Amino acid sequence: MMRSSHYSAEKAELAQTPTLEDQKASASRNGDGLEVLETREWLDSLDYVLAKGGAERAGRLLQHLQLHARSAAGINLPFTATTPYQNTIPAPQQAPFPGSQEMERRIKSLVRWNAMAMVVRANRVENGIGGHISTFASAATLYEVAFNHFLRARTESGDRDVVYFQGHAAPGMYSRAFLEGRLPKEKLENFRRELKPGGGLSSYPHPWLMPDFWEFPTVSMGLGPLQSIYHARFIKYLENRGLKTSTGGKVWAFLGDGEMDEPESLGSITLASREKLDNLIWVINCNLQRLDGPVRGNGKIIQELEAIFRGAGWNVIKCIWGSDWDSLIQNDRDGLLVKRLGEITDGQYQKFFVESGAYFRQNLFGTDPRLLRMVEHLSDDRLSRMRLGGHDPIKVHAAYKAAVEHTGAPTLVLAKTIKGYGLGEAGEGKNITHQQKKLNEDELRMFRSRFGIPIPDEQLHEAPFYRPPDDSPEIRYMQERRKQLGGYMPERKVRSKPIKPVAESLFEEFYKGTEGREVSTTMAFVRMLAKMLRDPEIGKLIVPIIPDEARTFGMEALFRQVGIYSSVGQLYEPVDMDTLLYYKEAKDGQILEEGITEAGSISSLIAAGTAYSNHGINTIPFFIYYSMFGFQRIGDLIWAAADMRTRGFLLGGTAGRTTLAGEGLQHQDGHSHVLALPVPNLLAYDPAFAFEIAIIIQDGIKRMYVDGESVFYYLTVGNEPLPMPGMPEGAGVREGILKGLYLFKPSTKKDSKLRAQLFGSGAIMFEVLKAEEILESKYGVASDVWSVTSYKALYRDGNDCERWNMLHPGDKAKVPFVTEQLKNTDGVLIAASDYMKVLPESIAQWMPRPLVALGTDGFGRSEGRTSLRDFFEVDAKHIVLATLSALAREKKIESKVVQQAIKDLEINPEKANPAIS
Ligand SMILES: Cc1ncc(C[n+]2csc(CCOP(=O)(O)OP(=O)(O)O)c2C)c(N)n1
Ligand SMILES: [Mg+2]
Repeated sequence: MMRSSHYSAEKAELAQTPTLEDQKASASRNGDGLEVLETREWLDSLDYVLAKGGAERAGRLLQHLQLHARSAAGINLPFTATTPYQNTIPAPQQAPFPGSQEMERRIKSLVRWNAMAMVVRANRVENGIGGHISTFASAATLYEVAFNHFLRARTESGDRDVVYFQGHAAPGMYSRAFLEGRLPKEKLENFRRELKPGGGLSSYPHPWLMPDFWEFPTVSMGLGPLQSIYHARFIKYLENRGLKTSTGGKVWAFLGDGEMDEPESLGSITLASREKLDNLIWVINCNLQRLDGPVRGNGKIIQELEAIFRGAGWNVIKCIWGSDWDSLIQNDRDGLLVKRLGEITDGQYQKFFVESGAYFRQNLFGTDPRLLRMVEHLSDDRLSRMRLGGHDPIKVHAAYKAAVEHTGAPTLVLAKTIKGYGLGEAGEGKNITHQQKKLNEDELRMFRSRFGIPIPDEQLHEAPFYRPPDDSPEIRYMQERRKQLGGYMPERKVRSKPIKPVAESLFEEFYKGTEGREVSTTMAFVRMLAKMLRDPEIGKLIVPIIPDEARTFGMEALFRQVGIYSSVGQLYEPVDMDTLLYYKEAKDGQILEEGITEAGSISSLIAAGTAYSNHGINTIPFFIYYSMFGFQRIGDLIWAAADMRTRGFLLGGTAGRTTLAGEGLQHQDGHSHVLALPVPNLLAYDPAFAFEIAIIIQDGIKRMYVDGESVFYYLTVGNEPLPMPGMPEGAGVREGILKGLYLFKPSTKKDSKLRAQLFGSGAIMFEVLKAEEILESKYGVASDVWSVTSYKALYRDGNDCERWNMLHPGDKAKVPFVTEQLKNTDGVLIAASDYMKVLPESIAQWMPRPLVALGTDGFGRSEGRTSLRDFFEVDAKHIVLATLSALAREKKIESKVVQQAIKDLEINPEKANPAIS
């Protein structure tokens, strides 16, 4: 009867139960070998069914058997999410390798050599400059097979594959680009020395630093996997909404096994299966090691990941053993070998990889004489060179081919490799390998000889780069392959054309004010968004993104207006169908309602905000969220967005430590604007009025989508209903709003002796306006009221001028914007905002006189706005007090006026300091 390896998986499972001991015991019970015989008979029968009726019939039969066992005898098979420790694709089923294996091996060796040389040379020039050799060394086959056969820079339909390269495998990508003739040797010489004349190469993928090369900054682990899922989903969104016509492109992500420990890596994998993202392929390089040591020394990372991803509904392809193992596994009639392979821990495997063939034989196969017999025809040397799946192009190719052809679910390829492959004594498989940056001459010689690089001994000590001539077979082959696949990768370019400026009329209604009607800045923004969505030019490009907070922000009207995106439409009758604003899901829905995931939502913002380059589509994302759960929760993703030249708007809703009432310590944000300071290309605004928001958004769209600037925006909006004033007349207002400061309300009391300049932002602006009235009516102080829309912009501008002046001592000094604005003012300077005091203080040095800053340093409280503002000392009465106190310090009034004011204003001078209470 025909035997095949198809069933070694099942055999291995059978072999897992019972154990050897069980078998021995049952053999003595039932007579020698009876059970073995029985098992054989069943397997033979199954093979017969398989041969006659095919895999499907055999599968149905097994299901029947299982059901019968359950109903007849209550036998419940234990749940298992894993398959045996062997390749998912059996050798007889794997697709044939289409290229020249020999040529590709030679190319791969060249890529390996130059990648290694780049790091070794860099560290010779500058000790400690770093870089990674062992990661790419373990992943070279995974990349080369992909580059030669799968990664399409352009598909027939005009689409493209999008690739997230593992960040610290970057030397391999640079090395390949060098061989392709895309990067000159000088650049490689300056790996990790970007400031050298002519520039260098960034340590890791950074689109900000290498905007023509890298697309995705992946080295902060966990962000790449997460973003790749949302990117793949966003591509489907674009297609379902008819914004993207070319189709068929894949999103590939090359990841590390250690990287899977990051919660961001695994946190969204069910979205990928739920959304049936068959355009997504993850390749996890399971070299069993991370930086310090084994990923799962006492377990098995491949099995663990298989269980997680299969459980989540992914198509999982394990690529564990190379072709050298094929005949062993095929001849493993009773699944003994696969069972044994499944018992060994990853830590032990690592030991096998660095040990001799004799050790391997004794410890892996030596547990059972039958196993030893299986390998008796193989020498120790041969055993020690048995390749793993991730180093075998045939196996890797078969896995990728199955991955790209799979439909209905995302695919995960789990490839087993050896970290530092090829480094030999210099670190192959050793715990130190991740940190290996230098090779001595012997180690270089070994590496050179192992991979057949034509570098003579006498030059070896230099670890020179090596590139064969353009017309060499290797270079011609690799160029031809890339040509077939549509061009080079990675490559970043802006694929979209600028949009036309948005009509001013869209925003004009917001310049007028609400004539006493109270609206929050959030409401004003939402109304603006609704108008933008209706605009014939930009409407379809707007992508509203919300992490389950639409009702908080009063956005539910948009559900009905533009629909919530769902790849399957709406398969149920919504409970609120009979209401006007029902929860409408649609295949072409425009809103990305992400559920409770700020990390996922920002990933959508990044996907939408980089579509101008990735897909040539100018989508304009607006991601509105609880401002507290932005910068401090997902700051690293915002940093990545900045690196990627993402365009779009972040809206910190329910902003302001005292403006968000009731919610308390973990919700009330008084520092996101401080956390926004470090992001270099982010413009941050804390607007007080609807017209300010209108001006900022209008200008933002122009700068990003008309002028093509690599900036993005952060605006805080609050939920306190307030009467929105009209925009003041005057030429400088619009400019001031954008630059960070303008005079909102000059005092009418021109000849008052007591004067103040009051600076307000966000909702606290209204406290400042109240204070201005009290100061004038009760204390005879005339105040000009300024709106500070952006301390960050003023801080940046002040430093810019300062720096320029330092560097240009002979030239006319530049004057910071804030200095220029305040030069003809007089009186004390008082600033108040719902953010930390450090924000106004950051620009104090460019103000004409000392500044007193009021702010909300400290933990929030569950309270109403009035009490909160009293507690944090940012309400009108504290602004009055601060002004009087500053006037007393200037000897403009007597201190007893201040003492009396404290009483009159009912301020408790002994109250606890909110900054730390
Ligand atoms: C968020 C984050 N934490 C830490 C690091 C530092 N780091 C760089 S590589 C590495 C180990 C990576 O192991 P693995 O994912 O298994 O990749 P391998 O090099 O083995 O392919 C660590 C901890 C990082 N880059 N990002
Ligand atoms: Mg690893």
